[in-house]
Amino acid sequence: MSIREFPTLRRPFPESGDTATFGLDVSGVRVLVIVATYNEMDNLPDLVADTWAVLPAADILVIDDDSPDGTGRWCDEQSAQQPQLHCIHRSRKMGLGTAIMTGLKYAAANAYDYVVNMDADYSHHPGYLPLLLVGMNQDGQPSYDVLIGSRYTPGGGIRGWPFLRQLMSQGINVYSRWLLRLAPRDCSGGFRCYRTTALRCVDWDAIQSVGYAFQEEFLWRLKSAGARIGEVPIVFVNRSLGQSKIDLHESLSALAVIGRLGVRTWLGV
Ligand SMILES: Nc1nc2c(ncn2[C@@H]2O[C@H](COP(=O)(O)OP(=O)(O)OP(=O)(O)O)[C@@H](O)[C@H]2O)c(=O)[nH]1
Ligand SMILES: [Mg+2]
Repeated sequence: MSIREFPTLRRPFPESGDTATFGLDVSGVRVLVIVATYNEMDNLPDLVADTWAVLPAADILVIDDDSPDGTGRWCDEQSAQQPQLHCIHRSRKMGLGTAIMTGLKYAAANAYDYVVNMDADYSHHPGYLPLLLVGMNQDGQPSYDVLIGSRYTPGGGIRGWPFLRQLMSQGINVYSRWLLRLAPRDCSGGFRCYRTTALRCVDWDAIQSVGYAFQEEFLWRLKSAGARIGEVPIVFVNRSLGQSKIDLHESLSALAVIGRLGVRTWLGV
């Protein structure tokens, strides 16, 4: 993988400085970017364009849950002309966790080398994709099996979230790091690069999280399987278009799943 000039993006990269000038040629490496969507028509066309602007050779898989705003239809129209775009349609809103799992399984089944998961709402800017991919190896040797684009490591951050939302996010990270004995500072973030060979050891049927707790649970399962987990700082920007899908019910069920797994961790069962 080599570094090349950073291209023009449709939406501004949150950081200026060195990282903004990096692009990456991934020829010879099979990369799949997976994006779960529910009503993301305001964001997805730009996101797809910016992803290919920084990683022209990457494939993109959208997992859409029959979005009423036509996100899935747009994907079908585009993928008919663009073989690097794939779309999996599910018949109704079935949860972020199962959508991501569908994408990860697809990557493993189709022999991609790396799979990157990101949100569609530009909280995870595609400009960070090269950083995540470069960070997976050091001196030509694999360094991580999972690399998290982290809001909570030095250099990372959050822009545009109200104080209460930040507190909730930090609270869930303290809760899950302690309960699940996880080392990363950002266990709830969904901007991650996985080495697909590391996904082979996952017992998919054992996964309990349908929704947002998937991020913590998956880290916990990968850690138990001996995966090397790292973090690279990113600046997360609150969505400016479209609506958030996280609600009280999602938040409470995430707390419950992490609580159950935490009990197992502490009892050693
Ligand atoms: N396929 C699918 N995608 C989902 C589902 N729920 C959320 N998403 C997508 O998952 C990503 C994250 O959802 P958001 O609503 O942005 O939630 P969030 O980023 O945790 O919270 P905010 O800070 O409020 O944006 C977005 O790309 C959503 O469209 C779901 O049930 N199915
Ligand atoms: Mg979001």
